[in-house]
Amino acid sequence: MKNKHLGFGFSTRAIHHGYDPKDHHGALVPPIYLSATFAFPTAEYGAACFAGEASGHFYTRISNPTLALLESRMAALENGEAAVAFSSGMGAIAATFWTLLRPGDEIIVSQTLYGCTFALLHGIGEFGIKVRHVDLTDLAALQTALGPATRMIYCETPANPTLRLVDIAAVARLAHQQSNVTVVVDNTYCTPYLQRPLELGADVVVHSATKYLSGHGDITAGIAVSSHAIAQRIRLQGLKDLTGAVMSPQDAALLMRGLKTLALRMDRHCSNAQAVAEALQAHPAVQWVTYPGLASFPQYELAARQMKQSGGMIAFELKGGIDTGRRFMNALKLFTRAVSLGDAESLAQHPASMTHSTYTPEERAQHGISEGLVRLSVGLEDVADLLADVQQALGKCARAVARPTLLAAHAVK
Ligand code: 3LM
Repeated sequence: MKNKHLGFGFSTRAIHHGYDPKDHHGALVPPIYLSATFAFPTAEYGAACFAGEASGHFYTRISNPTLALLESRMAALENGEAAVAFSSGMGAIAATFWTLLRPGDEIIVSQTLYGCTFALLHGIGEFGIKVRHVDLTDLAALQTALGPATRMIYCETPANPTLRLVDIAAVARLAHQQSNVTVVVDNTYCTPYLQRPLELGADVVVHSATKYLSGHGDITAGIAVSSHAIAQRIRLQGLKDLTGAVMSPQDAALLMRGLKTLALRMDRHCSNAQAVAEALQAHPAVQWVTYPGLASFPQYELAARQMKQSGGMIAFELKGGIDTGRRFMNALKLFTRAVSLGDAESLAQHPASMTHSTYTPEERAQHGISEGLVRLSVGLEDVADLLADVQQALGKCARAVARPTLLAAHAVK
C-alpha cells in the first residue's frame, strides 16, 4: 500500500503518498494520532520492540503513525528511502551531526550558512570535532581539505543569505572517492520541488520544514531524508537519545497540509521573486542584487542545471549600505519586517543584525555576508502589489541617497 503512489508525479505524491482512506474509516484527511505511548499486546512483544526485533510504534519520541506517514511522504518527494521528522530544522541538523560525527572527526562545511547552523558548528567544535570552512565552489580547495579524518561535507545551496550555490553532483563525486564521507545538503531554500540533492549524489538532505514545506508560518519543524540505514541511526541516536527533538503529531498534520500545495506555492514564489528581482535590478538606488534567475547571477548556468526554478529568496544591497537598507525596510507597507522565510506573507530582514548576528562582523566579512545585505522572502501576494510596495520604498531611498549629492552640488555652485 505504502508504495502505491511512487510512480506518480510530484504533486500527486505530495497529496496521496502512503495513505488510503479505506484503511481509516473513509477519512479523506489522515487522522492525527495524539497518543504518546502505544499498548503492547503482550509483555514479550514490548520487550521485542525495545530490542529492535519487532517493528511497530511504542513511544512517540521514536515513532508515531502520523509522523510515519509524513516521513514516508517526505522520503517519496526527496527520492530517498526514509525520513525522520523533528521539532525544528535545528533539531534535524543537530541530530544528524551528533549521530554521524565523533570526537576526532573532521567536517568540511561551505563558506556561508544559516546563523544558528554556524553557531552549532562552533558548539560541536568544542566537543572535539574539527570544523573546516571551505569554498565548495573551488573543487581543488575541497580536494586539498579532504583528509583521512573527514567524515562529512555539509552545505546549503542556495546558501542563506548570500544565495551562493554549491555544485552538489561535483562535490558528491569528489567526496565519495573516499569511503566514510557523508554528504549532507540543507535543501530548505529549494524544497524537493526545485532541487533533489539525493538524486545528485548527496547522502542526507535536511530541511527547516518551518519554511516552504509547511509554507504557512504556523509551525517549527525539521526533516532529515536519507537511506534506511542512515535514517535508522539518526532516529535511534540523534532523535531518541541525543536531542529528543521530536515533532508533534499535530504539527505533522499541518506540515502534510502544507505539502499538498507545495508545487503550486513554489511556482508562485518563483514567478513573484523573479519580478521583484528584476525591479530591484532596474532601480538606480540599488547597488547590487543577487537572485539565481537573473542573467547577472554569477552561477547562472549552475542554477539552471541544478534547480528547476530560481526560488523565492532575494539578497540585495542599496547604495548607502545598511542605513539606506533600514530606511527601505521601515518604508515597506506590504512586506513584513520579520525573520524566517517561505511563508505566504512576503518578509524582509537584515541578516547582519538578525539571522546572521551569530557571526562576528569579522566572520561575516570572511564568509561573504555584507553588512548592508537585505534579504527578501517573496511571498504569494499579487505581484503588482509587491512591486508597488518595493517601488514606493525604493523611491524613499532614492530620494534619501540623492539628497546629499544634490546638496553637495548646490554647495559647489
Ligand atoms: C531564517 N532560518 O530566517 P528552524 N536551515 C536553514 C534555515 O534558514 C533555518 C534553519 C536551517 C531562519 C530562521 S532566524 C532566528 C529564523 C537554511 C532557519 C533552522 O530550526 O526550523 O528555524 O530551522 O533564515
